Amino acid sequence: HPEYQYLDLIAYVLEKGDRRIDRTGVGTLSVFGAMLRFDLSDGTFPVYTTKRVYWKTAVKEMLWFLTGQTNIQSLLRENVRIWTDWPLDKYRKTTGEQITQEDFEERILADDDFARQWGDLGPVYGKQWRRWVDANGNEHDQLAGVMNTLKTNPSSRRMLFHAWNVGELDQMALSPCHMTYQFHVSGLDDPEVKSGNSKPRLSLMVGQRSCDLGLGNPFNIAQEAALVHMVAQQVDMTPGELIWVGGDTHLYLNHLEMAQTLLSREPRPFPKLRLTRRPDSIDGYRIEDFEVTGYDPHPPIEAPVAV
Ligand code: DHF
Ligand code: TMP
Repeated sequence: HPEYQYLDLIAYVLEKGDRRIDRTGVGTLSVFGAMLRFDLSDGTFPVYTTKRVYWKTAVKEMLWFLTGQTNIQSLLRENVRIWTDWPLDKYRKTTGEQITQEDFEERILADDDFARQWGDLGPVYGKQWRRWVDANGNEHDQLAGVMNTLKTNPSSRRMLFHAWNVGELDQMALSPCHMTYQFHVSGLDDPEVKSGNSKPRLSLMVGQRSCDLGLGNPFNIAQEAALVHMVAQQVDMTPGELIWVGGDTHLYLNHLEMAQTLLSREPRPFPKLRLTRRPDSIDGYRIEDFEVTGYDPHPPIEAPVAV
C-alpha cells in the first residue's frame, strides 16, 4: 500500500531523527531529505487512511491559493480555521488583548476593516502564484503561464511556479513551506496518445523545504493531488504521479504519541476522486465539484499545531 511510504518515513524519523529545538520552541525529531510518490491514475486520491484527514479543508485551502487571496477572512467564510493561529498570535502580541480564537474569527468575519488590518498573512502562496511582482513592478501570473505552456508546449521542462519570493519573505506571516510546483507531461510521443486513443499523463513534483509530518503532510499530499486532478482536467490530460520532496522533514515532540498510533494502524484503500463538472478555467473550481468515494479511514487524531 502506498501509504506505507508515509508510515515508513514516520518510523524512520522516530528511529534516526535528529532531536532539535525548532523556531516554535516545541522541539522536533528531524531528518533532511525525503521523497514520497503517489500514482494518481484512475482517479486515485491519496488521502491517508491511518487517521481521518479533513480532505475538504485541505482542498478548500488549495482553492484559496488558486484565487490569489491571502486574507484568512475568505478561508473563515468557508469555515476553514487552519490559518487563524498566526494572525491571532500577532494580534495578541501586538495589542496585549487576550481575545479567544472564536471572538477573533468572529471579528474577522464581521468587520472588513479589522480583517484588512489583522487577517492578512502577507504576500503568501496565492499572491506569489498569481501576482508575483518583478523588479519593474510588473505582475506575473505564474499559474496562468504554466497552464498556457501545458497547452502549447507540453514537453517543456520549464513548467513551474514558485513561492519563495526572496524580496517579500519578511512581509509573510510564515515563509512558504511548499515552494516549487513543477509539472511534467509523459507519453506525448506514444502512438496511442498521438492517435487520440489515450491521453498524455500529467505529473507534479512539489518541493517543500520544511514539513510537519503529523499535521501538515497529510493536508499537503491531498491538496497537491487535487491540484493535479484539476489541472489535468483543464488541459485534457490524465493524472500521472504526485512526487513530493521534503527538506527538513520532522515530527514535533508533542506528536510522538500520534505517530505511534498511526504506526499501529493498517492502511485501507485510498479513495477515488471524480470532478463532477468541468469549469471553464482553473479559476472556476468549487468544493462541490469534488466527489470522493471509498474513503473509510481510521478515527481522527487530534494534535496541537506548533505556532
Ligand atoms: N505550522 C506547523 N507547525 N505545522 C503545520 O502543519 C502548519 N500548517 C500550516 C501553517 N503552519 C503550520 C497550514 N496548514 C492544520 C493543517 C494544515 C495547516 C494548518 C493546520 C491542522 O491543524 N490540522 C488539524 C485540524 C484540521 C481542522 O481543524 O480542520 C488536523 O487534525 O488535521
Ligand atoms: P518553519 O517556517 O519554521 O519551517 O515552520 C513551518 C512549519 O509548518 C513546519 O513545521 C512545517 C509546517 N508546514 C507544513 O508542514 N505544511 C504546510 O503546508 C505549512 C504551511 C507549514
